[in-house]
This record gives sequence, C-alpha cells and structure tokens, in this order.
Amino acid sequence: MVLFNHAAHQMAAKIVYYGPGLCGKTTNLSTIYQKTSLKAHGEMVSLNTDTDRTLFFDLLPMDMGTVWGFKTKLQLYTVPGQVFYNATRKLVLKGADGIVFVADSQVQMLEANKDSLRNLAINLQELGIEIQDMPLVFQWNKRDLSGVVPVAELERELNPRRLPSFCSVANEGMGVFETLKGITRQTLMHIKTRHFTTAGAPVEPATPAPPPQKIQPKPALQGKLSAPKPMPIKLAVPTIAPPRPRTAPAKVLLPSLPRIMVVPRAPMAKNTPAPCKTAALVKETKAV
Ligand SMILES: Nc1nc2c(ncn2[C@@H]2O[C@H](COP(=O)(O)OP(=O)(O)OP(=O)(O)O)[C@@H](O)[C@H]2O)c(=O)[nH]1
Ligand SMILES: [Mg+2]
Repeated sequence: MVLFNHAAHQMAAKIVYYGPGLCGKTTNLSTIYQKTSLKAHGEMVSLNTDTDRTLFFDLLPMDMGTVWGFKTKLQLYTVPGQVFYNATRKLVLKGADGIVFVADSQVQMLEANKDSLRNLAINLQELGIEIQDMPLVFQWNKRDLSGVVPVAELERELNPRRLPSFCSVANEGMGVFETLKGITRQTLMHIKTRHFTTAGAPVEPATPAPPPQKIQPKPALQGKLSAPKPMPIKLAVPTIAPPRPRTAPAKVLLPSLPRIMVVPRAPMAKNTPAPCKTAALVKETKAV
C-alpha cells in the first residue's frame, strides 16, 4: 500500500518481484543496484541461504525523483522462490503496489512458472486482493539459453490478459530496466487513479471538524427585564474543550525492518552469453 507523507511531500510504493526458484528475481535487483548511480538507490539488503538462495527477501530502495509534486521512492523486494517458503512469500507480498512476475523461459520450467503464478493469485486472494486489481507485468527471463519456450507460448500460457511483458537476460542487464520502467508506470497510474483527484491534487487524510462556536447570550435579553430585579440570565452554554492540536501526519515512510546484514554484491561475472535472438532487445539494452 502506497505510503504518503503529506507534510514532507513524499510517497513510497512497494514493488515485489515474484516467480519460481532460480528464475532470476535477485539477479534483477543486483543488476539494478550495480547499474544505477549511488544517488538513485540505497543499500541492497539480502538475506540468503549458504547456497545464495533468497531466504527471506531482498530489498533495494530506489529514489525516483519527483512525481506529481511528491518525492517518490520505490522499494523493490524479491520473494524466496522455493516452494516451501510460502509463509514468507505472503508476508513480503503484503502491502505490494505492483508486481513483476519473472518467468524462467526454459522448457523444463514451464510448469514451475504456472504453479508460481497460481500461488501468487492465491496469496493475493488471501490478502483480500484479486490479481486482476494489482498492477502486474511479466518478464520472460533467461532468453540467452537454448531450449527456451517461444515467447508466443509463454504469453498464451501465462499472460492471457496480454499485460505488458519484457524479454530479458537479467544477469547481462538486458530487459531489466525496461521491466522496471513498465511496472513503475503501471503502479504510478494505479496510485494516481486511487489516491489523486482529477485535478491532480492528492487526497489528504480527513481533518477533524472545527470545534463548535461559543454561544453568546443575545443582547436583546440583557437588561430588558426590569421588575422586580433582573435575574442574572444563565444560558446553558456547553463546555467547549480547547481545540486539540492537529495530529501530525505519520512520518513513517519505510516499514521498519529487522536489522539484518547488508550483503555487498560482488561484481557480476562477465560471461559472454549466447547472442540474444531478438536484435531489438540487444539494441534497447545497450541504450540503457
Ligand atoms: N543464463 C542466465 N542465467 C541467469 C539469468 N538470470 C539469472 N540467471 C542465473 O540464475 C541463477 C539464479 O538467479 P537468482 O536471481 O538467484 O534467482 P532467484 O529467482 O532469486 O532464486 P530464489 O532466490 O531461489 O527464489 C543465478 O545463477 C543467476 O546468475 C539469465 O537471464 N540468463
Ligand atoms: Mg532470490
């Protein structure tokens, strides 16, 4: 759920990278971390098993500059893909504003991709959200490998609603930023329709009603009663409490996270992948 700090004109949205084990979710975040300037991101936090599988989540905070007058931060998370970590996946999914579904393009991973997508829909439903109400984009990853499912088949099997999708080779950086741009656009548009008025102003939280006016006795009643002696007129004036100071908007932008280790990312190996079949994709990535 997007968090607003109206006083500081800031908003923070949460994007979750979801998908089966080893599909390349952590690799997406590592690539973004390595290829963006220090100013654009905070420290990447990873909690891994000894074999470098995600145990809890990865988190990469990104600074997106100013959007509609709000300093905008994105918190990029990954879930652990291994089937038995479902409770953790659900926990990380909570409060998501947008999801990137990373599919592993290898033929033998097609069923695992479908299972993971079904698992996403169920977990969202258990959090009270229908998958069609959640901004979602697809990433067809590992396009460099031989024996991959054709894109048309992935679209048919996993993306019947034809949501935005991107081919990628995440460990080489191809398609990673296109995917990030795609989900950022979808998420911000969704936030705009839900949280901003048509005039572009954000919907502020409800302010308390002003206190009632103190009732003054009417001058017409004062001094006009003469005989025998005017009784002091006592009007039942409700006691009015002094106006309470307006409570400051919550300052919390980032959910408090447990203190866990920051794992510096080792530079990625420069292995040369098999040439990507999509020439346009290569060209696009070089431009990033
Ligand atoms: N050839 C190839 N390898 C990739 C690609 N993307 C990721 N990998 C490799 O796939 C392996 C798994 O990647 P991770 O990013 O750790 O996978 P994950 O989805 O985070 O896995 P879990 O944390 O277990 O859910 C790593 O060895 C990556 O280098 C790709 O596009 N092509
Ligand atoms: Mg991972």
